[in-house]
Amino acid sequence: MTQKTTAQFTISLTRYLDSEGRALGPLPEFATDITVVHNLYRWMTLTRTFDLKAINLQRTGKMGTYAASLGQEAVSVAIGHEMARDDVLVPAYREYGAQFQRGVTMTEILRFWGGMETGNCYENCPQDFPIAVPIGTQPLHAAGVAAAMKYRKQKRASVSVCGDGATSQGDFYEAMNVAGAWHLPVVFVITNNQWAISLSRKSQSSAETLAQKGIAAGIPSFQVDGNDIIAMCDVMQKALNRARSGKGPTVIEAITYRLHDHTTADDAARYRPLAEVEQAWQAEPIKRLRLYMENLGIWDCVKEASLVAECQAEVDIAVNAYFASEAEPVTAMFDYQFAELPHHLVPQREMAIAFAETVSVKH
Ligand SMILES: Cc1ncc(C[n+]2csc(CCOP(=O)(O)OP(=O)(O)O)c2C)c(N)n1
Ligand SMILES: [Mg+2]
Repeated sequence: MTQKTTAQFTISLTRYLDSEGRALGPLPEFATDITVVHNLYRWMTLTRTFDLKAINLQRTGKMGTYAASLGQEAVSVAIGHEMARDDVLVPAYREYGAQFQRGVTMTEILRFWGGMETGNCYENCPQDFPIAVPIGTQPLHAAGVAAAMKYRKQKRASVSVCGDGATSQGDFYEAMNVAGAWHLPVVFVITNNQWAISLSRKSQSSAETLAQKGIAAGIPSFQVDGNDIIAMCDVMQKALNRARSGKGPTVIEAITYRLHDHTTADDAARYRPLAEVEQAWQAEPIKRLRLYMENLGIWDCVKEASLVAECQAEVDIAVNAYFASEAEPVTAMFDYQFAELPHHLVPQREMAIAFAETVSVKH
C-alpha cells in the first residue's frame, strides 16, 4: 500500500485591530484616510442608532417583530462600503448597515418590519434583493444573479449574506458547488454570530471553521474578524475585485457576535450565559473603531456627541415618515401570495376583513 497527501488546505484569519483599537501591524492604506474612517464610523453609529430605535418601536407596539444587527454592524457596513453601485446585494435580515449605503431608506426597513411588504420594494436600488427570512436562500439566489452577470459578460458581482446556521442548509452547499464549478462572480459572506436562535455555533457543525465549507467546492475561503471593520473592508474589497475581474467566487466567514436576542420575539437569556454576552461586548466593533480614532487623535467626545445627535435626528425623521405612511390593508397578505386565491383561504380573507373593521389597525 502507498499513501500520500493529495491535497492540503489552510484557513487564515484576518485581523488588523485588537479590541482596544490598536494596530496589530501595518494597516491597509484606506485605514489611514481620515475621511474613510469617519465615514465607516458614521455608518456604524447610524445603524446602531436605528437598531435601538427599531427595538423600542417593537417594544411599544408600534412595529412588528424586528431582527437586530447589534454587534454585527462592522460586517454589514463593510459590505455596503465596498460594493459598487451596480453590484447586487442578496441580504438576509440583519444587513441594514449595507442596505442604507445601497440607498435603502430607514423608512422602507421600518415599513417592512411593520408588516408592509412594500417596504421591501426599494426605490433607490431596485436590483438589490429584498430581506429574505427563509434561511439559506441567499447563497443560491446570489449564485443565480452572478450566473446572469457572467452570461452577460458584465464586470459586476453579487454578494450573498447568510448566517452560521444557514451553512447547514442543503441550498448552501448547492450554491458553493455551482459557484465554484462555474467560477461565478459572487462573494458569499457567512455572518458567524455564534448563534442560530438557541443553537450554538459549536452544536451547529463539527467543522472547525465554516469557511472551509467553501474549500470543498474549490472556492478560496477565509475567516475574518467581523468586529474589525478595517479587516472586513480589506477582505471584502479583495473578494469583490476578484469577482469583478473574472477570478471567481470567495467565501468570507466573518466572526462576530449577536449581542441582542435573535429577534424581538426571543429571549436569549434563557439559553446563553450572561458572562458570554458581557465578554462579547468587550470586542464589539463600534468601540473598537472609536478607540482607534481616539488613538490617532482624530476623535473626541465633542465629535461623538455631535455625531450621535445627528444620527438620532436622521432616525427620527425616518420614524416620523413611517408613522405617516399608510398601513397596508389586511387583505394584502392574501392578495399578493397567489395568482388565484386557494378556495380554503377565501373565507379566511372575509374573516380578516370583518375583524379589521372591529379594530383600528394602527402603527
Ligand atoms: C428555511 C428556514 N428554516 C427555518 C427557519 C427558522 N429560523 C429563522 S432564523 C433561524 C436561525 C438562523 O440562524 P443563522 O443562520 O445563524 O442566522 P442569524 O439569525 O444568527 O443571523 C431559523 C432556524 C427559517 N426562517 N427558514
Ligand atoms: Mg447566526
